[in-house]
Amino acid sequence: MTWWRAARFGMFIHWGLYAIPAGQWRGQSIPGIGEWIMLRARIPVREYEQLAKQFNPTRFDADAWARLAKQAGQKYLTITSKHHDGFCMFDSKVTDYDIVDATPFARDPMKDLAAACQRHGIRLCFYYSQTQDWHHPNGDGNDWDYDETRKDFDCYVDEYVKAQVREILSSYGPIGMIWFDTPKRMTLQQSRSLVDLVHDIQPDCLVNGRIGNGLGDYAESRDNAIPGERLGEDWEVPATINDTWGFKTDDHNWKPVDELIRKLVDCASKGGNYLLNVGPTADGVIPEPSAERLRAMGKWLERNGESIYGTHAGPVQGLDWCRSTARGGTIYLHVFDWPSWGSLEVPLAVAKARLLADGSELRVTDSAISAPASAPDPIDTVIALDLRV
Ligand code: H79
Repeated sequence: MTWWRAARFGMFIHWGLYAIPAGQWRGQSIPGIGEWIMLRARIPVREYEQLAKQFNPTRFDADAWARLAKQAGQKYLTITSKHHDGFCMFDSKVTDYDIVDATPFARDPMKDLAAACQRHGIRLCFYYSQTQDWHHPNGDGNDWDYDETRKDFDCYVDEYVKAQVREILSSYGPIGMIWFDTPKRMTLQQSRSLVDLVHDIQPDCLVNGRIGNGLGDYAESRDNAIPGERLGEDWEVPATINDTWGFKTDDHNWKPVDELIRKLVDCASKGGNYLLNVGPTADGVIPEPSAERLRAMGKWLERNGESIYGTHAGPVQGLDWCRSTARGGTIYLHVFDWPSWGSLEVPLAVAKARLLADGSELRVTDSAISAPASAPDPIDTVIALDLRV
């Protein structure tokens, strides 16, 4: 868990056939998250499959994606190898329903991504939907093509899921983590056997909490739900920049950069990781509104990364105007709301205070820190504190 705890910030990528309809089906806007379009519009398997013949992401550039993660200050990248729609974005030998066999692209983008991540020092991780599979006759969730009561789910897990988990762990070098989702009907025995399989093939590969039944190396929060307070365990929150995971043409509800930075800080202050999603288009491009926000987060992290990476939850908790993180003897106070009255009152025995961004010292009297009239950084001014011993 060492690298994962130090990382604090990762890139999530939802990319699949659903990027082609991008939220529109037969001239209608389908509400909800983009990658759920097959279920929301009850699209028959035989019809949805046809999308593969159009999937040709000629503008896909693995190096650009890994570079963007690097610029954003993200340390790992988790990409959908197979989402609930069942389409495999990697070259699978146990099905033809994959990007190499079923699309005009006919290449395995995960190979390029693995190489690009290696070059840029980003850990590659795979999302894999182990329960829901709306394409496989025995997978969970599709009741419009198949009779749910006649499915052999055990067989789907034993013969299909396990074979594919083996493939994604054997073909792309070291994998940081397998990100399972929506365990639903997984039994304890099934969750356990998948964890064991992952560790058999790559002992250092982590498994997230959504393997189900209380297993996994860390807890996964609900989608977009940052816990209200620090937790006594390792945790991560998967989060969107707009409202969808998979690309949708009509979702323009982009969160502002200051909100995204504060969410990252909020996570770090509670001892958790922020896994922030991008949904590339069907041509293979990360939408510019996402890219520009990520670059701005990276700029902030260039100045303030010391207060995020490798830190744990700080001692000041439960105040609205600030957050805190800590490493070694140093406390990092993250000031969201700057005081108009010239002093910051901190419930700590402060000996020394300096602005992290430029190193300048701030005067300290009786644990009150003299504050410049206006916030040096209106998003989050970080002050590094040494305590009296
Ligand atoms: O991969 C992303 C989501 O597709 C996946 N998790 C993140 C990381 C996810 N799977 N299930 N869910 C999220 C929760 C599903 C919520 C639902 Fe709905 C409410 C399914 C049906 C009603 C939202 C609204 C999705 C479709 C309509």
